[in-house]
Amino acid sequence: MKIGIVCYPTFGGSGVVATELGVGLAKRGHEIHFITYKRPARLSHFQENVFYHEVDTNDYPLFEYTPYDSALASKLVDVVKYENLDLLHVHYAIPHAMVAYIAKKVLLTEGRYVPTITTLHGTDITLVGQHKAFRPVVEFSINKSDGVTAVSESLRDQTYQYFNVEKEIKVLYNFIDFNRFTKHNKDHFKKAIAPEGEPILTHVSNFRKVKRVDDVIRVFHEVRSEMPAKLLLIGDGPERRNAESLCRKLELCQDIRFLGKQDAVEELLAVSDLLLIPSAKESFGLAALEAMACEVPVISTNAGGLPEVNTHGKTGFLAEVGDVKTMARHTLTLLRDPELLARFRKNALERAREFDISNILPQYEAYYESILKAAVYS
Ligand code: GMT
Repeated sequence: MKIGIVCYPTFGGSGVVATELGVGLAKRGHEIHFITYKRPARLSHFQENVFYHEVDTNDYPLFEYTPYDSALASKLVDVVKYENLDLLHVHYAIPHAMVAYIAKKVLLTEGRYVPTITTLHGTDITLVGQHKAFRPVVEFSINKSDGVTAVSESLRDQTYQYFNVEKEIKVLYNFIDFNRFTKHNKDHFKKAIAPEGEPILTHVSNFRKVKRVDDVIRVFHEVRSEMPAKLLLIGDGPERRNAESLCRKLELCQDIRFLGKQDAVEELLAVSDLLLIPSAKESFGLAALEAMACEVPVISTNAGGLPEVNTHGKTGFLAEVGDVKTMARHTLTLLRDPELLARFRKNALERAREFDISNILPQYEAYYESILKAAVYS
């Protein structure tokens, strides 16, 4: 198949999933065309069957805001026509579902039909999509997609709950590539980070409010008052400054490292004992899956799709959003019992294997086939 993929080309989960999906499909012989404003972060080197089309925006002085949606729609029309694409798969509903619909309508005026698939990733439904500035268009454009997928059952159910969606939503989980995410021996890193053999707790996110990074630090504070430990904070975003202030206030700076955005997250997961995800909302929790693939159990909230990934009492523990005390207690339970931690590490890996890319990619292919077969020329 010839597939156009639209996504945010950043480190965000939806962009990562879209890029790895495209690269995985290309390895299976499909021709993949990424159409974005910047080369996707995880598309770093030449790949057979992968093409990249940059959206050119014309920054005319009249525009206070660049009309990216129109530029993207025009680019989609162009790429579908000239690369002869079979379908468009857009990731994150805002604004991509609406833009794909416009491109489809423009192409129809020329007698060319292209089916569109929208993958819902999380905040496009649970947070941003709820805002009245976007809501009517999100609802309309989901209903106008030929196919709709969600990355967890929880996200599918929330979409039905919050929006008037008539379409059937197919759940296709996030996935993991074990060629990359696997436990490497990085003992030299471990020695540098925790010279006395202290346990290492890790948090990976985009440091937005919804990730509750303050709770990570408060959990660490509780743990640190009971035993020596180190905390790695990976990623960057709007809440970083507050997080730094809290570290200073709680006098934890000597045990916490802010590492910023990292390309080789797997190398840091390789030296981690536990991952902390206290998110207020999380449609799936790709960071949890990446950790579990590297044999790192997860202490998380029970928000959204997290319970579909992290099994309470097996691959980690779940707690209510904001329940710092319980998350700290669970962390200490595992850190104080090396045998239990080893068992949880094994369970985490086993669970992660169920989301192996080689299991999920064929599900996408089958879904594409079904949409192509059922597509209605309108
Ligand atoms: O976590 C974010 O805010 C980024 C966001 C995105 O769309 O880029 O991530 C969402 O999509 C990921 C991939 O499907 C999911 O694993 C994350 O759970 C989800 N984040 C939220 O729902 C907050």
